[in-house]
Amino acid sequence: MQQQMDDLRAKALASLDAASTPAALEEWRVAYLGRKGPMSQALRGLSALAPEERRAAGAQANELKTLLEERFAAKSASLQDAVAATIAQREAIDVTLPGWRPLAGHLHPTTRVIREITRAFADMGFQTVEGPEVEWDYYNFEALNIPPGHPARDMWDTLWLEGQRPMLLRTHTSPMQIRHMETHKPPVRVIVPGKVYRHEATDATHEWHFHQVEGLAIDEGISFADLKGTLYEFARRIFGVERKVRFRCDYFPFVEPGAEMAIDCFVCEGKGCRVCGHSGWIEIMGAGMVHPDVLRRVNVDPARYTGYAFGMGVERIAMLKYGIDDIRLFYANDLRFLRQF
Ligand code: FA5
Repeated sequence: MQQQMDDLRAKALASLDAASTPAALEEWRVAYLGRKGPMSQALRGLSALAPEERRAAGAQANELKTLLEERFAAKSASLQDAVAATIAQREAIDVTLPGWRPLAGHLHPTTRVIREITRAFADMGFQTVEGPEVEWDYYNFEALNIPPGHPARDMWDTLWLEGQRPMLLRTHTSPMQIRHMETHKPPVRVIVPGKVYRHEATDATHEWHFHQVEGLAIDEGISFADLKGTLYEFARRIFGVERKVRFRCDYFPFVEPGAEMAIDCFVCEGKGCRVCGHSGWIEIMGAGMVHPDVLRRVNVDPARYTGYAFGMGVERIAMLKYGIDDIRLFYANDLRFLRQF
């Protein structure tokens, strides 16, 4: 029995030494300490021995079993340590490496300029309101003195929507003059930023969709001088005092008299180039005194109230402010362009 235990001990310890993975170790445990293993068999065989022999052999077998269990536990712990060390090495984090810079969003140049414009007018007492981009013919044209068949409709190449009543994508923010006056009595002082659409070919200063900011002021005793004063102040705040401003007569059916405001070209300093169409000036808005018929249509008495309106192109203003020489860059989604703002 003694010899048998010694052999088993030598064999088991040698094979435990050789087990170098958790799987091999588990195999060893099943082979030597499992229910069908030699240890269990030896212990079961004790019953066949004579009582005095059984005591000694039992002590030896239990001693060996305890030894094997201890060695197994020690090997298992050291293998686990080794596995943990390998994982730690493989997944080690170098805390001295520079981190990832988080991607911070920022505002589109159009949004920045709209905010700057609304802030400038807010300081002059204007409230900001917004209106729908899908509009009825009535608000976009008819209520603004442009009935069906009126030649002035050609001033705005329109994107029409199919439907029983004529609907369109608004060609300008002027419909909000009517919508606002329908629900607000004078005194009125509002500006309306928003997107507009036109069915037109694009070039360096023309997009088929762009933004406008409409302005409307109605009160007793408002004159053209108030309009000019307000727009000069606006130009001074947005472009600085050194920029030149020009007003010229223009025609819009919903104002009388009508005007166009232009700023001297930032590219050629007024000499004439591709961007300004060789005129030296870039038109930024249409304006004028609100037509009496428009006031009457929204039940405002033109004998008592007068007012002015203007509508400016936001991208044109952004071009002048930031020196951008092609309006098509705004919506081309080129990050090299957008990241500059
Ligand atoms: C109008 O849209 C009138 N509603 C403006 C107005 C309002 C006049 C109130 C009187 C009273 P116009 O079509 O000229 O006018 O456009 C106004 C401005 O929008 C232009 O001065 C220009 O700055 C800008 N704009 C016009 N067409 C385009 C375009 N295709 N791309 C970019 N900007 C444009």
